Amino acid sequence: MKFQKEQLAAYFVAGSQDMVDGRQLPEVLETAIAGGITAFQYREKGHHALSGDAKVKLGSILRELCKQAKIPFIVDDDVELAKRLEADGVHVGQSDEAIAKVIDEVPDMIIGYSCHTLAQIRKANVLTAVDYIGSGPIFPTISKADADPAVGTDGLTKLVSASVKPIVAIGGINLTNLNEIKATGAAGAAVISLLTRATNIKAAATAIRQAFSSKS
Ligand code: TZP
Ligand code: MG
Repeated sequence: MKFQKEQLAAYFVAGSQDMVDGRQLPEVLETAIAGGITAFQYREKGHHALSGDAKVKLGSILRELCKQAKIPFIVDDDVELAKRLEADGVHVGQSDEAIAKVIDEVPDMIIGYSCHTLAQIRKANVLTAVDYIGSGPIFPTISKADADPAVGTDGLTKLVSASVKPIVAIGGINLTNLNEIKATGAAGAAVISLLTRATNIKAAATAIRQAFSSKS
């Protein structure tokens, strides 16, 4: 799938570890798709994350849902799984598998790279195979135990200005701060708990999509 920055508008990130109240990720993803999410990242990480066959099995179900919906299916920090599931893309952070190796292994996939400092943005600017940047946490987050300090919307504005690539913001984004994120020039919002813990998942997905639609 060809990367387009509009795919970053309403970017859902989740793994089995993010499920609450007995929810199941395939159903949550289906509902978020119905609400209009524009991309999905499969991120199995942390204490309760799946591995091995269980990760492949769940990943293949999610991959299929994204294929049917024609939205990019992006795998977090696992190039082998991305290849096996014929994912549309891979996302890696600064401490994950070296970005050079990812570019080398899957040059034709969508490649996302996490950057939260200006120095990291400047280095990413010259990596032509990198399609987009993920920056955050913007606000404090409950979904990542080892998250860096929050950069705030002022920090995000500086990162957006320095980047030649579109940036999707992540971390602590909720329905009340979506417009602040939009005002920084970010191409979209990446969220975990806003969707996984939403009372109305579909409505929350639609709200993110609307906040970043090009008309607004
Ligand atoms: N990277 C930076 S913050 C974060 C990740 C994966 C977690 C975002 O989760 P939430 O619930 O949307 O704050
Ligand atoms: Mg690429």
